[in-house]
Amino acid sequence: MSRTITSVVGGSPVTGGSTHTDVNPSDLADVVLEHGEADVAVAQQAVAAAAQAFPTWSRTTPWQRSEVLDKAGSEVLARADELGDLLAREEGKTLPEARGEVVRAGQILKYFAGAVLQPHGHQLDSVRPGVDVSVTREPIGVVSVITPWNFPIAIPAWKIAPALAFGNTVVFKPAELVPGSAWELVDILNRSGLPEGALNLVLGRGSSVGPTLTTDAAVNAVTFTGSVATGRLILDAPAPLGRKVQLELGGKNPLVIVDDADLALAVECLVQGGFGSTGQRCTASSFAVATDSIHDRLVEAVQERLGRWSVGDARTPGIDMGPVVDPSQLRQNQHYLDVARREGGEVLGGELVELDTEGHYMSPALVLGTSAGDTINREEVFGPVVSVVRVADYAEALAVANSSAMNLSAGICTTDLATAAHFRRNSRAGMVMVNLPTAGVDFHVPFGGRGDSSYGPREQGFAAIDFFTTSKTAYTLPGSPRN
Ligand code: UN1
Repeated sequence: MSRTITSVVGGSPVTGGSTHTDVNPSDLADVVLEHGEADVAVAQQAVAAAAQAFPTWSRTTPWQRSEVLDKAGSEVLARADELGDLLAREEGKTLPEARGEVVRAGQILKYFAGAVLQPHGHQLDSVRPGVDVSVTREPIGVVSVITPWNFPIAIPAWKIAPALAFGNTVVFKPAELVPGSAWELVDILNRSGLPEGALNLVLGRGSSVGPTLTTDAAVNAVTFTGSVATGRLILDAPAPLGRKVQLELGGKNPLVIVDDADLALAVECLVQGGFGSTGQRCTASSFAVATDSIHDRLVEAVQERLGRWSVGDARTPGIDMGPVVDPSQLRQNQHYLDVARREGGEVLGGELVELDTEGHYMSPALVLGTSAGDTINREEVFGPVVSVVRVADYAEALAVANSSAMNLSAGICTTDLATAAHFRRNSRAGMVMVNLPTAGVDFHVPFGGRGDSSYGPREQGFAAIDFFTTSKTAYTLPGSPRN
């Protein structure tokens, strides 16, 4: 019998209702968990519990909130092996990737434990005599946190930690495919000293519980990471006018490789950035833009590198890449390869792979010979698929890179300082990487893109306060002006 986990509302498990079976994408015979599925009523109770907890939690001191986050961060770090194993088992990224993600979640909790103790306000003189002005940051209220399956613990941590740190209460809906890591994070935070209802977990389908979490009058803010289509629905939904929305959506991230690049480094940037985490990252380096005289050498070296790239059970030590998360994502990947072929591209690899256990395996795919305007270079695949486009020179490469509609992260591989500086200044992406993959970001600095990729204030690091607080300007005349 596998374990059953449930939604958590007001600090208590929600029992009853239907259950859903979660299987391991590396081995479909392995049931990871059963989870109780929340319906609209549970979502409403979760919002009500968060609203009820808000007066208490928002009046705690920064030190009390810091202690909760710090304690939770310590537990996440201490249990990195165990939580990493669960994450790899339910999502399918490799053990080192999964463990690394858990460590990142622990660091994020610790970061916000420190951040909440930093000074955030201003006290200044008014332009009117005798009047004081203060600008303070206050929590917004109830925040709905809706997260995707590809980072089952880090993305929840980087939304929930700042939400709680700055005094908000939370209703958290993780992706259906990865309830286990989400449940553990909530359990750890609740045991670290949160009052009942400050953090509620809703394990349910977006199509059923989503509208309550995004439009209920008691919800003051919604932070969402996921597809552009769902982001659009959230933004356009009829909801109270004051509701804040933060969206982190797709990415089509160009990695420019120019003639003078260090070839070995460029290959690693492309292979790690494109195929790491099975390419299931909105920051994936899925779109290589190579100048004419390096293109063929690059393709040859990437092919050689992929010849040594192993696909296997996410928890087998030493493998390079785990399975695709589920059948529908696997179909989407294969669909994009078909479209690329129809549009005249050549596809190397990308075959379905059969191993000892039944899982959603495919080999990494390299798409050659397409042009920048083709579908494969415009739309997000979200799988182990990298397209390499040939351009004449750096100027064309920059123009192609900047034509991406989902400008999240853009990279360049070059040994020339002037080219690197030019790209950094002229890229229209939210994040720019020089001699690094487009994926893989720090937790203490802002994260986000431009164009269709992001909406609202940036996430993470010192930027997080912008979304998770609202500013108050107070004018005080302490008494009659004396002199
Ligand atoms: C990373 O590249 O380190 O969903 C993080 C995603 C992003 C996170 C990427 N929001 O893939």
